[in-house]
Amino acid sequence: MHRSIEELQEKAVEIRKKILEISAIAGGGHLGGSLSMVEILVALYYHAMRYNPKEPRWPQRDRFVLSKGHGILGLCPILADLGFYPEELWQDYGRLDSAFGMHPNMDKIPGIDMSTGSLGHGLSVGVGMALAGRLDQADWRVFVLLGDGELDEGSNWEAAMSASHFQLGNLVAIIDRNGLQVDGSTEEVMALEPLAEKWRAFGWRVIELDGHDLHQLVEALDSLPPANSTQPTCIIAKTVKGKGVSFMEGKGEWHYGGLDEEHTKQALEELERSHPGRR
Ligand SMILES: Cc1ncc(C[n+]2csc(CCOP(=O)(O)OP(=O)(O)O)c2C)c(N)n1
Repeated sequence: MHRSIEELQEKAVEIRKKILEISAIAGGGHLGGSLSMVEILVALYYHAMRYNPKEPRWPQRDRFVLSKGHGILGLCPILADLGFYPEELWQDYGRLDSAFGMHPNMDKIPGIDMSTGSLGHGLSVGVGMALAGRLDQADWRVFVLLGDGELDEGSNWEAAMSASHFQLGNLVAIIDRNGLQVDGSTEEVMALEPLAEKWRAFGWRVIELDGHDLHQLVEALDSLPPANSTQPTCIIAKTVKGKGVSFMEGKGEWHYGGLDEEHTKQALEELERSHPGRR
C-alpha cells in the first residue's frame, strides 16, 4: 500500500504517543533513543520493506535487525499496528518472563528477526543474513539499525570491512546519529567524526540525511541499488535524541527514564499538537 509523506508523518506522531504509553506500563524505558529513530522505522516499515504479518518468517521478506535493541519501544507499536501480534501482548512489558522485555526477543515476538540488546552484534548478524541471501540468489535486503554510540564496539568495524569484502549490496546499515550515548556526547566519549569518510574508506556507499525528514528517508530508500549489486549502503541519519518531546530533546538524561502524570500529559499534548494536519 502506497502512503503519502503526510500519512507517514501522521504515523510517526502516533508511534511517538505509543512509545510514551507503553513506557508507562513499566514505569520507564529507553525513551530518548526510541524517540530519535521513529521516522527511520516508519520509512522502513510503512514504505520500503517487504514483509507479511500473517507469515512473519516468510522466506522472501526483507530482514530487519534492531541492533540498538534498547529502542524496542519504537519498534513494538509498529509491529502491532501492522498486525504481527495483538497490542495486548505488550501489557506486561518489562515484567519478568514477559514477551516484551526491555529488548527484542525473536523467540517471543512475531516479526523480530534477531534478538538484540547487547550492543555491537547486529551488523555482524546482518552480514551473515546478507551472505545467506546472496547464496540463495534472493532479492530481499537486510536492514540493520545502529546507534552511533554503539559504533564504539569494534565488532561493527570488522562487520563493515567484511560486508564490502563480500560485496554485499543487499545490506543496508542505518545509523541513528543522535550524537548522544549513555555517558555523554559521542564526540566527547569516543569521537566518530569524520563518520561518513570512515564508512566510505571501508568500501560502503554512504548517504547522509536528516533522519526526521520523511521525504529524504523515502528518497534514500527508493534509491537503493538492487540486492544483487556489489556495494553495501550506509545511511547516516542525523537525528535528535528524545525527538518530539521538548523537555527530552537533546538531553542525555532521557536516555532511560519514566514520566510522572504531569509530564506524560505535557508530552502527549505536545505530540497531539504536532500532527501534520493540525500545524
Ligand atoms: C554491549 C553493551 N554494553 C552496554 C550496554 C548498555 N547500553 C545500553 S544503551 C547504551 C548507549 C548506546 O548509545 P547509542 O548507541 O548512541 O544509542 P541511542 O543514543 O541511540 O539510544 C549502552 C551503553 C549494552 N546494551 N550493550
